[in-house]
Amino acid sequence: MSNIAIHHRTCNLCEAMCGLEIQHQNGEIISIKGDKNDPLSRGHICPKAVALQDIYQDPDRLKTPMKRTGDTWEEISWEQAYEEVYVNLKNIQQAYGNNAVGVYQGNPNVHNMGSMMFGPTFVRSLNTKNRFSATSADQLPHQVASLLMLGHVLLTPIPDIDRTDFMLIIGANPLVSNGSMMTCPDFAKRLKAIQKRGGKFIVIDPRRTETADKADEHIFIRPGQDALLLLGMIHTIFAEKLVDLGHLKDVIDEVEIVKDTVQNFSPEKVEKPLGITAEKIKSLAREMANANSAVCYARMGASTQIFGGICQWLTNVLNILTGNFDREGGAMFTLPAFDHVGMTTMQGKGGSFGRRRSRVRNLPEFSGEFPVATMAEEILTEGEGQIKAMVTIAGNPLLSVPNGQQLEKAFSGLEYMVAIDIYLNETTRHANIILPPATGLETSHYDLIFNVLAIRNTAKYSPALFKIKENQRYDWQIFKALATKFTGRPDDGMTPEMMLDYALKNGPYKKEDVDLKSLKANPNGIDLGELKPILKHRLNTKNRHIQLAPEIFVNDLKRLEKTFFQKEEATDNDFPFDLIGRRQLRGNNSWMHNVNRLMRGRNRCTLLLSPEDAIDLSVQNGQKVKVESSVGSVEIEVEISDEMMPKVVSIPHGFGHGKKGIQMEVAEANAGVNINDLTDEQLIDEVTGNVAFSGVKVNIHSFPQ
Ligand SMILES: Nc1nc2c(c(=O)[nH]1)N[C@H]1C(S)=C(S)[C@@H](COP(=O)(O)OP(=O)(O)OC[C@H]3O[C@@H](n4cnc5c(=O)[nH]c(N)nc54)[C@H](O)[C@@H]3O)O[C@H]1N2
Ligand SMILES: Nc1nc2c(c(=O)[nH]1)N[C@H]1C(S)=C(S)[C@@H](COP(=O)(O)OP(=O)(O)OC[C@H]3O[C@@H](n4cnc5c(=O)[nH]c(N)nc54)[C@H](O)[C@@H]3O)O[C@H]1N2
Ligand code: SF4
Ligand SMILES: [Mo]
Repeated sequence: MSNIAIHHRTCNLCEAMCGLEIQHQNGEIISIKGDKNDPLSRGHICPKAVALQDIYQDPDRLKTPMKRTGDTWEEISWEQAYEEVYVNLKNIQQAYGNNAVGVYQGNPNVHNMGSMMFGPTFVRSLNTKNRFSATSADQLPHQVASLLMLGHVLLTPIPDIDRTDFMLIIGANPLVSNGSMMTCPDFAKRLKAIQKRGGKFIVIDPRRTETADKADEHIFIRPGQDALLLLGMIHTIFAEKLVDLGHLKDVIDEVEIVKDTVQNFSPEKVEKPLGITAEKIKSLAREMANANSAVCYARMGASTQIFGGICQWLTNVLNILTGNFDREGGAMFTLPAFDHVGMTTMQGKGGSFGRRRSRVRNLPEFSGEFPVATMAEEILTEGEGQIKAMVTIAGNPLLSVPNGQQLEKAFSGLEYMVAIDIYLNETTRHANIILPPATGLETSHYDLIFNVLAIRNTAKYSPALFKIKENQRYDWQIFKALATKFTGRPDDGMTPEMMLDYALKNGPYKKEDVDLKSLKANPNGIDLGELKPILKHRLNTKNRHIQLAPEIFVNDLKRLEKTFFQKEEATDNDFPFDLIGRRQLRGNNSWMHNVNRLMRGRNRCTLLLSPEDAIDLSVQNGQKVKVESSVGSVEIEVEISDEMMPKVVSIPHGFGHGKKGIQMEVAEANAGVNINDLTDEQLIDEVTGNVAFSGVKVNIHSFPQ
């Protein structure tokens, strides 16, 4: 019997980067608690952290490569698996061209140090243009706005929540999601602190969410209309001479273009389609401009909609024009120890947009990827360049990408498929071979991406808690082994730790303060201080100025005018409801629904509906209804809630489990339905190509009782 030991690490399940303190003994976990000495998270955790133990022990988790023949799966050796993957993908590329192999990279890739470092090595070795990822079902508009305005896809403005006096939150529910494009453990406490120091926060959302409930004010908005609100606010900033460019005034170009552009969008003009009064729009603008410091934070709900690009552009514009960019209490920029933005800027790799267009729908490339909304079409549409084989890496597109039925058809018809994933699930069941990596507590970690997005500069290294077994491999080992086969070049022997140490030593902090050795000596993490104004040194546009009016966004306002000012006033009688999503604390996108500890209790995959709509439809709580969109339908239980804006309904995403042949066992009561059987792959933000999950038109039919 050994003594109880304590292990410190960063939770890598979501973006919050919480510090964990794990007590363990003889290979068993005794407890998982928040690490009070973590300089960023200060003890905060959520219920998912404890599930790291369940994932570690989960008997359904795969550890050995699996090969499918028909409906049967057998375990095979790593060597055989690598060879079969290589031979089959290579044959397809030789027969149809390199682009016949498509790649989809899912969300956990960005939460994994080894994948961030060596995933690109493998993907590049496939030499295909048909690359997709969850980016274009998520934060693509933020990244396009950053690229075009600031010159780098990851030069991301981060709300300085700990010092701001006024925060306008649009389309985010951080009290449940724990924050996004803004690494901020313990959002609740930090929001409350704004109020305690005399400031306020306001939430704009079609649902009175957990976050809206705690806000000083919650304003309902119909899905997809946020751009009108932002335009009205910016109009007010100019009309009332509230523009204050602050210390950046010498490096901001195109202010006059924005001024001219917003002339068409006075609060009086936008109030009608928007349904928020002109007076309210003006007072929001004044509050932002007059607060000591203020920040507008627009996230998921403002990105995954048909005007996602315009929303993220205008959010930056609003923060810039009110003098809150790169300033304490406003939207600031990080200086992480592993300085991804700094390194890639030096290499001239700030990212790209629109260098080429996709084959079927002519959608723009972004940093080497095409929008995921076109992935199924690229598989299903015959002709030169058609995708015949797919590689999915830590992703579950069959549940997370719009038009689930179309994806089902596309993936069923592939000639070959490889999945690098820890479960046999809705997506990986289509694979011929699954390569399962070690995960979670078995891996070492340093957060490459979320330190770029964090509200404070800190650095922390987590060693692996548990050793992997002889037959297990890490993600990065799988990538390297496959890349070696495809390129024919021998393994260079680099490990994630070697790359990390090198990058830290060549980063912006003193070598002896932050390298792998010093991180190992400080297991709770090292505090590198609050964010400081640094944008002038980071700007990577051609003239190193902020470009306030990127042409593609300005031009896209024509589409907006057409949508809101030129259409008939009639409502859509066939599909009178707007569908939105809803994240839940006890789940992680499409996975972790098999963790009983999290999923106990009631069915969480329900249709939220306002009391008014329930009366109109004569439906009651718990009743099953059929929800129908132009692409599909689902049957789901109703949950009546005055949180919902009338004529807007909500279904959580990531459900729809329980398909045949799936090993990831989700209790029947938690299987739920797939919201993406309703969302439409044709409904996108046309300028960036991002998916529009919000505002899908649906109808609801009740069954006779
Ligand atoms: N309707 C609707 N759809 C949505 C959203 C929405 O709000 N509404 N949200 C969108 C967003 S923001 C996102 S990010 C996407 C997510 O979309 P995806 O990334 O496609 O889906 P996830 O559910 O995150 O899938 C994660 C997969 O990674 C596997 N996995 C977990 N850990 C590891 C690991 O360490 N290594 C490997 N190799 N695999 C691992 C899991 O088993 C799972 O199969 O969904 C999008 N889809
Ligand atoms: N527990 C848990 N945490 C997670 C995840 C998870 O699945 N579970 N997923 C992680 C991932 S991948 C991400 S990207 C982040 C996302 O984190 P957030 O950006 O906070 O995303 P959501 O919680 O989906 O909140 C989006 C909000 O937008 C609202 N909304 C929908 N449409 C509109 C609209 O048109 N306009 C406006 N103004 N609001 C709208 C919705 O009602 C919802 O409240 O969460 C991460 N954290
Ligand atoms: S909030 Fe996110 S990072 Fe923090 S414990 Fe929960 S899942 Fe982990
Ligand atoms: Mo996401």
